[in-house]
Amino acid sequence: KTLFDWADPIDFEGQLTEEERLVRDTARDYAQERLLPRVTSAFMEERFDREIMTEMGELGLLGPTIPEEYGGAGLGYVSYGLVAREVERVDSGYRSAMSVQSSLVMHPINAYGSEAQKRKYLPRLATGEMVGCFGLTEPDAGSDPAGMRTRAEKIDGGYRLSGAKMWITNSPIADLAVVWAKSAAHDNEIRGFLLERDMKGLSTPKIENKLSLRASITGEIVMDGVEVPEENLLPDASGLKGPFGCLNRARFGIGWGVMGAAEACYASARQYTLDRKQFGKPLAATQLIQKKLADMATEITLGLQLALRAGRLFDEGRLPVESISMLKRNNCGKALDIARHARDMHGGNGISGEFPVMRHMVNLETVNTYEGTHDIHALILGRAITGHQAFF
Ligand code: TGC
Ligand code: FAD
Repeated sequence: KTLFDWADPIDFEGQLTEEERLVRDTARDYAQERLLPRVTSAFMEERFDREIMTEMGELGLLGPTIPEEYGGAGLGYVSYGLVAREVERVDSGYRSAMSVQSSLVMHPINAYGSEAQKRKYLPRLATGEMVGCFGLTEPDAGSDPAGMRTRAEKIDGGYRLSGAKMWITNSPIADLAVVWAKSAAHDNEIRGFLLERDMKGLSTPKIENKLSLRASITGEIVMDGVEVPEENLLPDASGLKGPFGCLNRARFGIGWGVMGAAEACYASARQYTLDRKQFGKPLAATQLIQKKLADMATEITLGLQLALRAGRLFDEGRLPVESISMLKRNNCGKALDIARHARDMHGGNGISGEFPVMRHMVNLETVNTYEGTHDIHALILGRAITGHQAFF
């Protein structure tokens, strides 16, 4: 009889290549040895340690899919997903910092940038010497980014940007911001601009007192007539498909990452209920607890399998963007549900920082919202299924 592995019931592991396992092990060792020991205090103190970016850069975890000639690791999307899963097994905030740098900053420069932009920024972003952020959302334009107010007007030798971006991961510590704005010189099309920290009129105030993703730093990008030279316009992106091309990659990584958070909650709930005795026996020996563990194991197994299949199709260039919505939506919703159950199964101890479950639970509230909310992804899928858009 083949033995059942509670942590891998269908031999997920056996589907990975040797290279993918090596990448995964590097990320796992780093996350468990270097990130896990700092996460509780970072979360409690609402602190992001800047050196994490340099550490990740040294290991090749930033921009893993970017070609080697620009400082990336030239890996496939399954490897990228495996890294996200290991980092988010520790904390969604750390995965957030990493996925913004990789998918939302390095990807647009690589995909839409000039040769000079690629050579100037990508190697320094890959090592973590530079930190980047991505400004799409505004105070009055979240799910509907087409409603953005940020404007670029043409001036001699470049553009002048005015407006404000809200809820921007990494912005207070970023050296570089990829900002999306409506450009008067391009028929009011949305265009991407590369803003550097020292540009006049640019500020990035921190958003304080978050109750979720506290180990990640979030802020605004305020542009008070920031003058951006012509060479900092991304030449090859026009319209919303520019930022959406980046979101596809970040959403894909989130679909993997949240399974890491869910696995951490499942493992913690299993161990806790094996150890904890009530009514004279382990909690794990009761039917209700076993049903919850069985549901968790099943959803994680299905979610990882969806992620892996999506990754293989992505690498082959055959993954529909709507299928990325299915992956992001399903896996975030299921991970949040698993975290809530795991928190409950820890009883009173579940609210303590000594266990990871409540931290994962509150983090996943954000992850279920950013990069397109759970319901927005239902509408994206609904449009693809029926041919009717129901956004407005
Ligand atoms: P729609 O008419 O659907 O599309 C406009 C143009 O874009 C193209 N397009 C895509 N291209 C590539 N990939 C995709 N996924 C695409 N989706 C659409 C489309 O073909 C069209 O092109 P063209 O040539 O015809 O102009 O646009 P819409 O305004 O109706 O969009 C509606 C909706 C709801 C789908 C969209 O706006 C949406 O996805 N909203 C959610 C916004 C969102 O996800 N924001 C994320 C902000 S960044 C973030 O949260 C980072 S968190 C990072 C972290 O810390 O990890
Ligand atoms: P809203 O769009 O106002 O939505 C509110 C509610 O209404 C949601 O439940 C939504 O599903 C629902 N809703 C909206 N439209 C419809 C509709 N047509 N039909 C039915 N229901 C609808 N953005 C960036 O650009 N860069 C970042 O780095 C970034 N990082 C973030 C980090 C954090 C910690 C957080 C919290 C957010 C971040 N975001 C970032 C912003 C994030 O992408 C937005 O919060 C998200 O897209 C939702 O937008 P909103 O908050 O304006 O909500």
